[in-house]
Amino acid sequence: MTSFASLVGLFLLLSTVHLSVQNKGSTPHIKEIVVGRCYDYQYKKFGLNATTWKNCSKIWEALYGAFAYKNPCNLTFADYKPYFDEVGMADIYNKSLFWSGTYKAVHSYSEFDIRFTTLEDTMAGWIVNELAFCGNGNLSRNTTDGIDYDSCPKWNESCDYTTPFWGQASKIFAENARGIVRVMVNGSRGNHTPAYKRDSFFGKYELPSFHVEKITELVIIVIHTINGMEYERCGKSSIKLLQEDAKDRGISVSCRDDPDDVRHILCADHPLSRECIFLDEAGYRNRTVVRYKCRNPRGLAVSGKASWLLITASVIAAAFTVVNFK
Ligand code: NFD
Repeated sequence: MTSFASLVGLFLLLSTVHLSVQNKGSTPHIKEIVVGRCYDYQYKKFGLNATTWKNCSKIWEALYGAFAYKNPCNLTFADYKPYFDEVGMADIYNKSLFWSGTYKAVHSYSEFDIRFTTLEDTMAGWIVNELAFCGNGNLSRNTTDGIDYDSCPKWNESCDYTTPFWGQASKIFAENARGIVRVMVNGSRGNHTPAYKRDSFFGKYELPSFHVEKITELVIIVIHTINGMEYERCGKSSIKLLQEDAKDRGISVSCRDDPDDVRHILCADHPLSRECIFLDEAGYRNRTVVRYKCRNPRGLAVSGKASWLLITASVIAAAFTVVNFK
């Protein structure tokens, strides 16, 4: 009985812990996370020897000053401007990658700025990505830090308190895009949530903020969920609207459905699904010994290793022949 009571107690304790982690207020320890990410980003990017490190305390102060002790529903873009000024953002050439409804895929594809650069791969986005932060005008200046850890407004019910930050981040990211830009949209979102919406962050703050004269092409990448439905493709429905909106802005547009490089990344999680059998078709799974094939002048296929063996054997045979014929 005692052990049953302690089991119930443990269960209740764990439930409480779970609930406290799940709260919808600001992220606990946000200051330490922001300052830590700020140092970590710069360490990853510039290494220890860089002389251009930005001041992480100043960056935290700029972010904190924007929302602490304030009613989150009254924030404006101007409140967060000091943060974006402090962090800064460089022009991004041919690597900017925008997204709508493709968060997980797009970040596997960008690989933290190695292949492409998303907003979340820039310092301004990286520092706060997936954190919640809001203040409260009723919190005491003497006993609290002005951050509401208990609740933040729900954007679809009370007010859109994240837009002053993310709308502005999106706008600045788009203004810094140069050359070829890409957007990855989701053709499997369904009729109620189109792949492209004019009132999404991409439609409202990013597409309209491109410096058209500095953009050579917008590449639209349409992906479809593996084992999922295909509601939209290039040239159809809302993707057609996106192509038209970009053209109307004077941007040259191309569109690709499930390009191979993206598909291979998505297939890493679903190697046996129908959409990924191109791996079988290429004979990939049956390849055992012969890996790299090269063709000799007579058209015989030999592996890279085998061709070296052949050459070595021929040289030895020739030497042997010469020795024996002397
Ligand atoms: P999405 P998107 N108000 O997948 N970004 O085009 C609030 F508060 O539909 C990055 O809208 O694509 N949140 C981040 C909303 C956030 C609203 C925003 C809304 N009206 C923008 N609508 C980020 N890293 O967190 C949607 N959301 C939420 C830039 C939704 O729940 C990126 O550079 C989802 O978590 C990207 O090119 C997120 O916003 C584009 O804007 C994205 O919604 C993606 O925004």
